[in-house]
Amino acid sequence: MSRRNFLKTSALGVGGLLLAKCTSAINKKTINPEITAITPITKPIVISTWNHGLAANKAAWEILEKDGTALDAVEAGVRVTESDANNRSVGLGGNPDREGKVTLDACIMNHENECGAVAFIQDIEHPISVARKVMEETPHVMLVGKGAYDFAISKGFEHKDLLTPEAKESWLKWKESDAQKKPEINSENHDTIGMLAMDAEGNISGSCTTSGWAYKLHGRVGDSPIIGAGLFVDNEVGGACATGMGEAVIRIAGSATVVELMRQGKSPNEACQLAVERIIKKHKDIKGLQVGFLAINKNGEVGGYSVYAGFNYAQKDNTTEEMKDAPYEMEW
Ligand code: SD4
Repeated sequence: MSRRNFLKTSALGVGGLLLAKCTSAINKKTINPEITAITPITKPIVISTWNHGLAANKAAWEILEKDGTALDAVEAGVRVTESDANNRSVGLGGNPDREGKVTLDACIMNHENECGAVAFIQDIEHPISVARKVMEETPHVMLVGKGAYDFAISKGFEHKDLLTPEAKESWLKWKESDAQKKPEINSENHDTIGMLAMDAEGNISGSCTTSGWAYKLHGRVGDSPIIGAGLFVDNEVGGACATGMGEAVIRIAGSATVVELMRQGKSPNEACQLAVERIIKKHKDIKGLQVGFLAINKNGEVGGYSVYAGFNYAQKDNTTEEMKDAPYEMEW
């Protein structure tokens, strides 16, 4: 477990330090230039996890560039991923549980601390939009399973079988294989999308949506629909989201922890790193346990960090549209 990996990352170094000096909009009190990647960012901005984030950010950007709200942007953005049948960990085409059922988790949170979530919902293509309806049209934060499905249908969502022939075939192969005894979230199984956006007003919202851990036990719910675990936003401070092994994220209230660390003055990179280090410290066996955090603060600074190499995120703002590799603690 070496800090060298962190220091080696391309996001750091002289360029970052120079940018830090040139960036007047950044609150320098909160930044340790030795370990912080700094990009001067103008509002609006959207970031999201993994390669599919590029397409999702594009949809979010269409809203942000017209001075739309961060909330509308983070919903529209991840809906793209939910409808992508080639993505095996979100919405349509998501890997099923061990019984062959596609069960989805999602949550959304706005700049007024309002939030909504659905967990273990089936046969609904856009759980993120159901989560938003829970937030806006009920006194509750979370609905699960059949109750969430019935609520969605009552709000006009359509029933849709989300198990694609490809996902079904992989599941049938898995059932025959040794992997059945030891399910993992590894480099082939990591496509949850978490998205954070700051709009032209400077307000932050976030969304998170997934089909979760492939071939999980029927009924299992991960971190992604849990406010404070898979996602957390405090508009006075910033927002964070998580990807990877949800059980580990829940154990440390991951995204809330990242936001609280930023509240204490840590940069997004530092906050994500400290949360990852806490996960490592709290788990006796970290082997194969991948978690990545992504965060944004009120200055528009962005950062991420993961246990293992390979976590990346997409960023879109007025001057940037790119994938960035997050720093990490160790190689696989
Ligand atoms: C879960 N955190 O259900 C999700 C899975 C994930 O990237 O993020 N994969 O535990």
